[in-house]
Amino acid sequence: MLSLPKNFETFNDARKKSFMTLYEAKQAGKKVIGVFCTYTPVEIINAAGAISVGLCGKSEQGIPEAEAHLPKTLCPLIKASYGMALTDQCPYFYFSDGILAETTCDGKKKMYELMSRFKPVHVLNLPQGRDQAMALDMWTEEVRQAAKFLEKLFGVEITDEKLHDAIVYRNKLRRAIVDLYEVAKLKPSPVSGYEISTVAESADFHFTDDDLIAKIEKTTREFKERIRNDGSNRPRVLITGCPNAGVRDKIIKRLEELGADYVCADNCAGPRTQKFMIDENADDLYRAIAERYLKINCSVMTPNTKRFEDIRELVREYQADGVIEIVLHGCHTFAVEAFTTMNIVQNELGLPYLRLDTDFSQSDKGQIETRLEAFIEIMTDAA
Ligand code: BJ8
Repeated sequence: MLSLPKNFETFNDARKKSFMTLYEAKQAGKKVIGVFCTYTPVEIINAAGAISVGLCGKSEQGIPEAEAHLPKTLCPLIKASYGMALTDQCPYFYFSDGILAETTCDGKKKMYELMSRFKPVHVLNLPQGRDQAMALDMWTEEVRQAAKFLEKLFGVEITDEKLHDAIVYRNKLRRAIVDLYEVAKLKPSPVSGYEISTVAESADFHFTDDDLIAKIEKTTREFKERIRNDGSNRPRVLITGCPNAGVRDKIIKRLEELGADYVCADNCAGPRTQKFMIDENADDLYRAIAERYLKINCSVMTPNTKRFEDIRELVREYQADGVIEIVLHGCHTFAVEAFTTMNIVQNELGLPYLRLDTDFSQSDKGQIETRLEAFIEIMTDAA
């Protein structure tokens, strides 16, 4: 029996509205699978007749409650994701029928063990050395097992035909998102990068039957038609490092308000990752899916040299004047890779580099603002 959470009346209007949208979608028979990572093969979720929804925590909410179960020193993204689930504040988690998760960083994979007390969680074992001989075979099998989990959960069969349709749809959606991101290649970019990423991220929360791809394509056309006549020569910034959704207002929005353009993100949701397509004509569709996802350049992989090739290319393609690296507290893998990023950006590309170690709190807002101002000045002087 579908019901709203007990604490529903304590939520603000926006949250109540999100809950009601999901509630109605579920009442209409939609099935929902929550995901936390870009490695999740969402095609199998769609082929099982379900919607995938991104569940990563993006604010401080839920963190105090999460810290009663998890170490305070853990990455804020993990704590926020768990806390929102624990306190029934996240409509997407609340209405998820199950979770597809992966063994990425240690904190996340151990958190999933606790999370499995509230929801059916299936964890895919992600090989972390993708160039190793058995990596693709193993990952293909993991994708197959995850599909079996969904078949059992929903009592459905994932046929090759359904899988093929899901692959075609997702490839098309990815192309639309890449085109959207590439608006910012124009110099000056006609649209704020903050605005572009807001539209791109909305694709993770699509529950209605209207045509999401057509909507994104329309927005891209509208963005391209905007003409920026302010004679702008604002410095252009590439953002790299940890997922930035939880610090977008504190860093990205503020960066743009202070006078720079955020033109591209080299992270797991950015244009470089979205460009990886799945071979729609492959004999073994599961293997084709596995191949695509194994290309993602996350710091949990070792070695992860392709990430640095991406940074070099994106800096050139988007004509970046500087690079900001976001490292969330407790994220060891990105923190270690930051040393290499800094060397490449400063010594090889000859560009200013700024590393911001932060979390989802507002306590370092003033300090970050001062550092952003100084960074913009450095980029402007170097131009
Ligand atoms: S593919 S970036 S979504 S794992 S949770 S690694 S910030 S300590 S999110 Fe990620 Fe998938 Fe990689 Fe992307 Fe660090 Fe925090 Fe771990 Fe994190």
